[in-house]
Order: sequence, then C-alpha cells, then structure tokens
Amino acid sequence: MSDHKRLVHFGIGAFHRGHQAYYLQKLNEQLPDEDRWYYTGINLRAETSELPSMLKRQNGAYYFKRIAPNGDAEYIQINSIDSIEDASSDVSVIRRVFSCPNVKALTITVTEGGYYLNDNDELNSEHPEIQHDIEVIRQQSGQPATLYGYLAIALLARQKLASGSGSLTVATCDNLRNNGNRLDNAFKQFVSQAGNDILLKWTCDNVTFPCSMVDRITPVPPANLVEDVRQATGVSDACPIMGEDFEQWVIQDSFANEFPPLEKVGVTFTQNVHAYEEAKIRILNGAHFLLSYVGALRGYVTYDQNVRDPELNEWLRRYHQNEVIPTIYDRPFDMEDYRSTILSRFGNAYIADSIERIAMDSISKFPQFVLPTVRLNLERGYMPEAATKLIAHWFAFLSLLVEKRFRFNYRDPYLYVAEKWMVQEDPVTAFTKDPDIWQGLNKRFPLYSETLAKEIRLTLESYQERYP
Ligand code: CS2
Repeated sequence: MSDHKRLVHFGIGAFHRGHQAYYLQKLNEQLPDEDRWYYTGINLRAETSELPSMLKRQNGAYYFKRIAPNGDAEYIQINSIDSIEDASSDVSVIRRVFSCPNVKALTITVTEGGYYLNDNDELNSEHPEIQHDIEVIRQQSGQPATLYGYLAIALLARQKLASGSGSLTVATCDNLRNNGNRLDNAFKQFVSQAGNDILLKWTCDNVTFPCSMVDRITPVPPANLVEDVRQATGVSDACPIMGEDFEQWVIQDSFANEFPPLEKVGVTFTQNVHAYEEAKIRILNGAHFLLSYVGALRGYVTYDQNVRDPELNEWLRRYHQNEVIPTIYDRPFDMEDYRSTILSRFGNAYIADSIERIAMDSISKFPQFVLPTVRLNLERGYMPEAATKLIAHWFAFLSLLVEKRFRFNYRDPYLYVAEKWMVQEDPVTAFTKDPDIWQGLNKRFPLYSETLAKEIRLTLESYQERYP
C-alpha cells in the first residue's frame, strides 16, 4: 500500500462510489501526488460481496457517468479508491487496515436500517445481531454482524497505536437526522454493554463523530451501462456507476485527526449541519418515500414518472408547501428555491431512478423521512392531509404486497414488522398503533390515528378492482 494518507469506507455501494469517492477524486486532481489521499473500501456483509470482488480486480478503479437533466453526460474515471477489502467473512482485515497510522478517518454508508436504533434513539440491544456482536466484543473473538462490532474492532486496533496517532474521525454518511450524534451515542452504549470501559474511555478521548448531509441521486446501475461506458471510453469496466450531476456534502467541522481539504472541491464544513440535513431529509427523502408506493401501485417504474403524473405532482406540491416547508423553522437558505431544484432533479428521466430502489427499506425510513413532518403539523394543530393520503398508499402497498395481490420486488429486512400487522384481526389498527412506527404519536394524537385509519380503508377500497 502507498504512503499516502488514507480514508476508510464501510459499505462500498454505488452511492459511496458516486459521492465520497467522487469528491476525493476531484480533490486529488488538484493536488500533487504526494499530497493525495486514497480510500480503502471495506465490504461488511456477505450478501454484498460480489461488487467488491469485481472492483478488486480493477484495483478499485471504475467509471462514473454523470448525467445532467438534459441528458448530457460526462464519463469520469475514478481511482481515488485504490484498495478493496472484504471483512464479511474475515474480520482480521479490519485489524490490519486500521493498524496503519496513515488511516485518518472512516466514512460509513450502511443504510438507515444498519444502525439498529429504537424509538428513543437508543441502541436496540435486544436485536439478535446486536446481542451477537456484544458477545464478540466481550469475548474478543468471532465474526461481527453489524456496524457496531466492526467499528469496535477497528477502534481496538487504533487504541494500540502510539499515543495520538490512533485518533479517528468516524463520519456516518447515511440519511439519518443528527446522524453523527446518533451513532456516537449508540456506539458508546454498545461498548459499555460489551463491558469494555477502557475502549469506552479511549473512544471519548480520541474519536469524533461529525454529523453530515450527503446528496446525489445514484440509481442502481442498469445492465447496459457496461456497454455504454465501453462505447464512450473504449474501456471495459465491469462495475461502472451512474448518477445525476447534482452533488452536495455538508459535514460538521469536528475532526479527530487530519481530513482531506475537501472544501477545495465544494464540500461545506460547518457547525450547523442540522439545518441542511433537516431540509434535505424532509424535502427530498420524504418526497421520495411518499410518492414511491403510490407510483408503484399505479404501475410506474421510474421516479420521474411519478412527478410527471399531474395528480401525484399536485399531492407532492401540497405536501412540500403546506406541510414540510412551514414546519422547517431553521432556514439557512431559501426553501422554495431548494424545493424547485429538487423537483427538477426528480424529473431527470435520463438517470431513470427506479421506484424499486427508492421503495426498499420503508420500515426504517418512515420514522426518519416522514414522521417528523406529521408530528410537527399535529403539534401546530394542522392536519397534514397530503402526508396522510400518501401514508395510506404506503400501507396499501405493504398490505397488497404481503397478501400477494400485488407483485413488486420489495426488499426490507424489517418486512416481518408489516407481516405481523397483516395477520392481526384488524391490520389497519395494528399499523396505526405500532409504537415503533409512531413513536408515541398515536397516544398523543388519537384522533389522528382514526383519520389515518379511515383514509387507509378508503385507499384499500380504491384498489379493490385493480388488485383483487
Ligand atoms: C432515497 C435516497 O434511499 C432513498 O430512499 O431517497 O437514496 C436518495 O436518492 C438520496 O438520499 C439522494 O441523495
């Protein structure tokens, strides 16, 4: 491995390759060789091992097709990832990689579901995978199953480095509000439950968990992209990616060790990440969430079809303008401008972002992306009608899917939660009173649960003929 300074990433999916690795590429293009930074990408889950093994054969290099809303595309060669590892069946990889003092920071994308948080933001330590990892760290042997176990092993390796050189910035880049503080808190709970007070103290003294907001719509790479890239560049790349030409990365200025000077390529370092993430999660991710299920039920395949459907477009306008924007209280930039940029990005048909990608993992996304908007409206005495209508479609989607009346390639490790509602005598009430989904809201606003239940019944009826 080179002597360059290094970042490590957990979870090397398309998003990471189109975002953090892209920014590092842009930075390296401006720096002399000796000042460049490189990424070591680490895969953590056996079910995602295929991509890392393909990327490894290319020494981490790949093409990124970056597409504007008018279809103009550039093909960018990315080689800021120069080392790929798979820790999913061999945790010693983690010890080896993190024992190198050139590593200064870890970035993470393991999806919203990868954090195992319960409704109070505490670590869900009842979960069998978390229990398993607590034992792994207690015994200091075995293969972890979650981010927490891997991170603990990484930090145990850092702890052994000479004083000061082990300090590490751990930057989560997933769409959770307050993401860094949540991870910080949950990880420390994990370590204390594993009974390792020395690691706990060391982490408090040597690790920071900055919050961040990340943005780039990165579809699942379509099968014909390999051929497209070959024709455009003459290179055979087994795993190219594509994405929109919009990008944004806002990260809290809180680093435990050196960090690449990414402000040179447009990254914002600030103390007020919260305002950015709140606007992004509620305006962009909330809209993605709410239109994907109704769009799927209408037979659409790509997200731009949703925003081209006048009825859905109007529901989304009401959601944004009547329910989201009025309940965003800290506004460091113009919300209406921000919304219209997002709407034009949603309409980009050339990236053909699939509803299938956006629809997955809904059970862990709902409390992040949509619930706060419902809550803030109820708290100001306003009935969020658009949200309610669209949540009813989400429930109808899950119900028709579980009953096998509607076919859709839906992936969600928490699907069993929906399956449990559907076998109850009254599935609608089981949903509207589920404490993990509503996080106490149904108790505070029982009338709202009733309104929603009525809306769901009407919605289910409206699909009776289409999905008998
Ligand atoms: C999407 C995001 O997964 C989702 O639900 O909303 O992947 C979205 O495309 C990105 O956050 C855009 O930055």
